[in-house]
Formats: sequence, structure tokens, C-alpha cells
Amino acid sequence: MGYLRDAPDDWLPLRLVDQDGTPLLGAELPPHDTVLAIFRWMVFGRVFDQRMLSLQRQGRIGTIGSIRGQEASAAGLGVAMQGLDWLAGSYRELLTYMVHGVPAETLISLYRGGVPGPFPEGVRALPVQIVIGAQTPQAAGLGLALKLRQERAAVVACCGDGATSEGDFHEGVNFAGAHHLPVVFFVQNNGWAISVPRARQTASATIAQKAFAYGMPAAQVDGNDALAVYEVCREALERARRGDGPSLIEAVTYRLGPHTTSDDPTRYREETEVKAREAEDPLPRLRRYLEHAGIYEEGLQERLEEEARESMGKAVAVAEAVPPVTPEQVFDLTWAAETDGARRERERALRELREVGEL
Ligand SMILES: Cc1ncc(C[n+]2csc(CCOP(=O)(O)OP(=O)(O)O)c2C)c(N)n1
Ligand SMILES: [Mg+2]
Repeated sequence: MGYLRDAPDDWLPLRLVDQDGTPLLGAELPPHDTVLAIFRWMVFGRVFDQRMLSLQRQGRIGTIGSIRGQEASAAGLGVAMQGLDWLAGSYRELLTYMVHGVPAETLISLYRGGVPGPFPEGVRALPVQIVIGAQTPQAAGLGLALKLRQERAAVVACCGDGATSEGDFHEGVNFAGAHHLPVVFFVQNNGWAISVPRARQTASATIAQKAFAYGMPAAQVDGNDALAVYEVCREALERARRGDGPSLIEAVTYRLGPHTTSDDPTRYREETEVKAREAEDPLPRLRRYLEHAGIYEEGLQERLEEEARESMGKAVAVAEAVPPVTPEQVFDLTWAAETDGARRERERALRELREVGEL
């Protein structure tokens, strides 16, 4: 008796800057231009989010997920990535996609159901994944390709807390561990998977500790501390790029908005919980750090917001000029060389659309 052991449960999320913007004693922080770049992207993310929600309300785009409250995780990760790194993310990482070089108009067009066109030449990112967890094994596959080609680059596989309950997640992380692949698994634990709270998702004390079962190191980081996210991602990415293998980062954050525009969170979570988390908003927190460090110039945030609104205005105009996708394009853009089965599907779909007068 007494042979069974529990996992250690004394994790404390990594934090470099406190809620009030004060750096923790001895914390090594990124240079000022990096901090300012992260702040600029966070402001852009917030403006993007607001604009996308209002476009949806006006019927100009389809269902969209909010990233409000998660900007520190998204931007801290994005700024730590380099051009040769691959991004495999979901609808919750639209800001990371933009930091990595995907133009806002491409994403807006995607959410309009238009043909977004490929990502710009040289932007290494998989299409935005909607199937929960499916990007994890795909990212492991990309990691294997980078390893075989001996490229000095890493893959980032993003997902949410809910995705860690999917088989795909475990297969992908296990494969990367077993084959020592250059992949960084970045889990944004935002407290909820639609209406399912984190506590009901897994019995383990942290999501980070799952990494140990797959033979890789992990960190749990305060996902609302943009500079801690940046630093831990930088370490994990460098480790992967130099061939030292995969790692897993759990960024503990909070989804302040609804899951998507189709969701009513008041049906499953208390307003008091949200109010308490509003106080941990990562954007004013980083701004307080900028002020503390003496690099906040009067009116900076307002200026960045204005810039972001202007560039979003242009992006919306470009996206709205893209014609809607045609039924033929659904097939043309899916298959490089159509199979017999796909050809039959195309013929049937077009025939049925003609019959109901939609074509
Ligand atoms: C395979 C699959 N199952 C179910 C869904 C429906 N669905 C969409 S988002 C979501 C919750 C995902 O939660 P989480 O992984 O925590 O990501 P978050 O949305 O919180 O960022 C579910 C179940 C889906 N898109 N794909
Ligand atoms: Mg979640």
C-alpha cells in the first residue's frame, strides 16, 4: 500500500509584471521596442475585435469569436515568432495570424465567405482551423517536415483548453514528443470551452503538466502578462529551432466576451465572474508597465487606436470588394486534381442548386 503517487500540484503561473504594472524583482524583460510592438498589436487586436463584432451585427460578416481579454497571449506569442516559423492556429488566434503577416483584409474576407486568396507568399501559416484540435497533429506533421529538411524553424500549434480533451490533441503532442520535433504547443486556457468550464475539462491540476507524460518540458504562464508570454514563447521557440525538441505552454487567461456572436454566456456564467476578470484586463496592465518604465508617451494608446481604426477601415473596404464565393469555387478551391467521387459530388450539388433556383 502507498505505492501510488500524485502529480505535484504546486504550480504557480510564470509572471514577470504585476497587475499594477510593476516588474517583479529580478525579472528580465524584453527591450523597449519589443514591448511597444506588443502593445501596438494588443491595441490593434482590441480594435479589430470591436470592428468585427459590429460588422457581424450589421450582417456584413458571419459568426465571429471574440478575442477580448486574450490579446496579451495572442500578441506575446506572435511577436516572439520569426518569419520562418509556422503557425497552426484556430479562430481564437486571429491576432496572432495578423502579427505573423496575414493581412486583416484576408481574414475579414474569410469571415464574409468570400475567396480570401492564399496567405501572402512567404507567410508560413495553415488555414484558420475551426475543427477543434485538428491543427495539433497537422502541426506535428509540419514539425516532422522541418526536421527532415533540417530547417532552422519552429511550428506553433495553438489551441484552447477545450481542445485538450480531443484525441487529436494527444496524438499530435505524443507524436512530437516521440519524434523530438520542433513544435511549441501553445494552449490558451481561457476558462471556458463555450459553456464547459475548465474544471470540467480535465482532472489534472494544470494543462501544462500533461506535457510530462509525452516527454517534453512545460510552462504555465499568466496569459494576461504579455511580457511573460513573450519571454516563455521566445525560450520555447529557440529551443525548438536549435533542435532540442518540443515543449508545451499553458497560457492562463480569460475570455471576457462571448464564445462567438452566436453565444449567450449569461446562460452559463455569472456576470460577477466576468466583472472580477475585467479588472485583470491585459491591455491597461501593459500600459501601466509602459508608464512605470517611463516609455509611455502622452496619448500613445489613443494614437494607436486611431491608426488601427484607419487600417481596419481600409481592410474592410478591400474585403467587401471581393465577390462572394460561388458553388463551383467550393470544389475548385478544395481539389488540386478532382477525384471521381468529388466530381460526382460537384455535379449533384450544382444540379440540386439549379433545381431549387439557387444557380
Ligand atoms: C471537433 C469539433 N467539435 C466540436 C466543435 C464545436 N466547438 C466549437 S468551439 C468549441 C469549444 C472550444 O473550446 P476551447 O478549445 O477551449 O477554445 P476556445 O473557443 O475557448 O478558444 C466547440 C466544442 C468543433 N468546432 N469541432
Ligand atoms: Mg477555452
